[in-house]
Amino acid sequence: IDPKDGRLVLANMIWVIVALLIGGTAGLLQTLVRSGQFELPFGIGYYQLLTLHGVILALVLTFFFIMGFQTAAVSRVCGPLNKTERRLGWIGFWFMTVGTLMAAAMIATNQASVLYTFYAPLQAHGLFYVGLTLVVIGTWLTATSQIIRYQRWRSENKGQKSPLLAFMVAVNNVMWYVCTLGVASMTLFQFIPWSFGWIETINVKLTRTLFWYFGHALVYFWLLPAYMVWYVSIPKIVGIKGFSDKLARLSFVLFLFFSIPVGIHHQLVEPGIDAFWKGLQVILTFMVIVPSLITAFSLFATFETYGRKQGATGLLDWFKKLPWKDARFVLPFVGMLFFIPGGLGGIINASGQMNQLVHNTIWIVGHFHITVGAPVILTYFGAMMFLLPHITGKRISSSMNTMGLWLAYTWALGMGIMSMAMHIVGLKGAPRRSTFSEYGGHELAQEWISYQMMQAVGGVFLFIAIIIAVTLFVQLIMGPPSAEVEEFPVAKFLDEDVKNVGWIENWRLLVIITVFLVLIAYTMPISQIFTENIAGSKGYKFW
Ligand code: HAS
Repeated sequence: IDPKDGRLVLANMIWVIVALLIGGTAGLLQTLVRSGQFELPFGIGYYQLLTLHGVILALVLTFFFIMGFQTAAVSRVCGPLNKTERRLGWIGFWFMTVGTLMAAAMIATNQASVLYTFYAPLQAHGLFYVGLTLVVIGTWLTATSQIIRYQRWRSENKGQKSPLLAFMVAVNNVMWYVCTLGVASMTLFQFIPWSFGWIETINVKLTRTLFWYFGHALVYFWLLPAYMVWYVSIPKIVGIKGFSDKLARLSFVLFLFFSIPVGIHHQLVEPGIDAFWKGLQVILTFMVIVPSLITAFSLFATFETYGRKQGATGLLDWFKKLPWKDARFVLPFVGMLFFIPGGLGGIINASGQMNQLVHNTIWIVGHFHITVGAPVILTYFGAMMFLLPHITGKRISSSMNTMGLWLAYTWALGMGIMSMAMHIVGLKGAPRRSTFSEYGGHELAQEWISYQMMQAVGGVFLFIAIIIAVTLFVQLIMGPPSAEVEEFPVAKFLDEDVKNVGWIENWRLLVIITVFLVLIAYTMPISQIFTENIAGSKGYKFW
């Protein structure tokens, strides 16, 4: 990609590395505290640490990665950004930087211990919400620079289908605009006036509903860049054509339709939302599983085709032929393996009755560590393996590749142990979002302790993996330049010659369907909140 675009990408990636180190350290401490064997020093609060861990990893790391990766992606497939587009990308980056520092300062001074799901009634200092708002505005600006580049390619190449990777970036960004309207209206009209004392009370249910309107699409905003790598880069890395360009586009469009009107599946046990609307959103949640199943199918097809080309003839021996020594492949692949139980867990969570069992237990924490914490993050790491040397003019040396493999194995070991313990003890009733307690010696709580120890063991392996990751990424940036530069792998597809993708790239239609589904799923639940006349809450100050 163009070196000037590369600098913008690198600036975002440096934030990723810093966030990984801080957030990962907080994560290790988190598991140690919950094991009951460790107390936090210097008066640091449990919820302060938990907020830091969640915000820095789930919001800061991911957002900077996504903005950097997507900028690299459009620059790679559409050509360099022009001056205005690049400037917009930089303005977005600085908004995100200032916002992150503001929010971090509030967390560090214990004025925002309200967790990464920062809905009411917990109240943080107003500057925390201002900081987060700036971060979101920053993502809008950078995302817009990517969309403008994509649109410019389309107007310069009228009648042609756009490059797949750029189309995927556009889908992710449009989904992002629509879902962040929820969190933006919540912070601007409710949290900021309330936390600065301009209004006295807040509507708790409204903030929770608007948060989850945004919050579930957020998980696909994290996931889709990983899918971009799976669809577009992995086939090139293994050395064959991708399965189907058209099917990949369809899967992304289905994410656009079904990622947003499903947020109420996080509120299935919440009183005051009509059962009918919960049921409808559960059905829509089952629709959002379909594009992931399409993705699994396409990947299996790619891997089997590759294995057969290498001479595999048996039912499953193509599996052995995969490039097990290439860290760019192994990191995302290990992530895919995690996503099989991760996806199954999601289906369990979404099933109304089973949700009663797992909601607010540490099972949910296990679920999101094997979705965002493994498939997504390991794929981000795999992408950084080629992206960092690509933008700094280097190549992956064999020792760096070996480190990448160790990173995948150690991460898998740590995450495997930790999340398995979380899933099992969650089914035994252990709550999420709570520090270590023996609950007055209660028999049930005694059973949880050994699993909490297991979580700490997993946490230690994960921390070792983080040290490997940070060392590796710094080497990939700082290592000696090379005459032959690492490529940003972009595959061709078996159906590359299909010129017309039909309605799939008809943006007017896509946006109309998206908005229509949102209106169907949310108009009544939100109007009911306004009409039921429940008194506002003064909330609980956490600063
Ligand atoms: Fe989830 C809670 C439902 C996916 C993240 N989820 C969360 C929270 C987070 C999160 C962060 O319905 C907690 C929020 C909080 O703090 O309260 N989730 C789902 C469903 C899916 C799902 C139905 N979640 C994700 C992804 C996430 C994520 C992805 C992050 C990136 N989730 C829920 C529900 C809750 C929830 C409820 C609320 C629970 C509660 O009560 O609080 C689906 O999208 C999953 C579909 C995925 C699949 C898997 C496809 C597999 C693939 C890999 C193939 C492997 C290959 C390699 C090819 C069906 C694509 C194999 C090779 C071999 C040789 C074997």
